Amino acid sequence: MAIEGGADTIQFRQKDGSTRELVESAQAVQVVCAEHGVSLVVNDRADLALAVGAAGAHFGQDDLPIAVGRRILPPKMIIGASARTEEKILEAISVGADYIGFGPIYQTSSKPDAELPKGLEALRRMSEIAQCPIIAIGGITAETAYEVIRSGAHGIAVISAVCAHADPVAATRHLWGEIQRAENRK
Ligand code: TZP
Ligand code: MG
Repeated sequence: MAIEGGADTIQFRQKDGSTRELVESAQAVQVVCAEHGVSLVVNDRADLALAVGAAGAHFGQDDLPIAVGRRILPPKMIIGASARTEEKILEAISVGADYIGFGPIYQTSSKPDAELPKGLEALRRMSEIAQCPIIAIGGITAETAYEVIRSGAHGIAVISAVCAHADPVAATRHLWGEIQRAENRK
């Protein structure tokens, strides 16, 4: 439904289950993404990303180091890094991260161990120092997507704004509309 609403990248994000189960569900998601020409990025796991031929892999500060991911993954694979400080952002970029996931921007209930909200000012600062796209995440809704993009984010990543919405297709369309409205004023 997110793809139907216009999402151009899907992250496979599943924390529980055996490796066998994860490969099977990631594969099923990859099939849907491939059918629609949408990129799949696998969270946390380089092996899963490789196994299903994903476009990218995303690593947090406790996951595979970005430098190791860069070494063992195919050169064309997109590698994303979660980084929350200027130092960590610059470090991730220096070892080969293609984009930075930055957040939470606002309060979120989708990630139990999320830090306190970073806010738009921090997003603006990080967007200025990073020489790669910043994808903002955390509590972003159609009401705030505009200001998030205007604060320098290249894109947004959401869970609840789409997945907990009664109409995920319309919710994604609404988010896209807000992103485009903000882009048009950049
Ligand atoms: N990382 C930082 S906040 C977050 C992740 C994975 C959760 C985002 O979910 P939501 O529902 O869009 O706030
Ligand atoms: Mg992780």
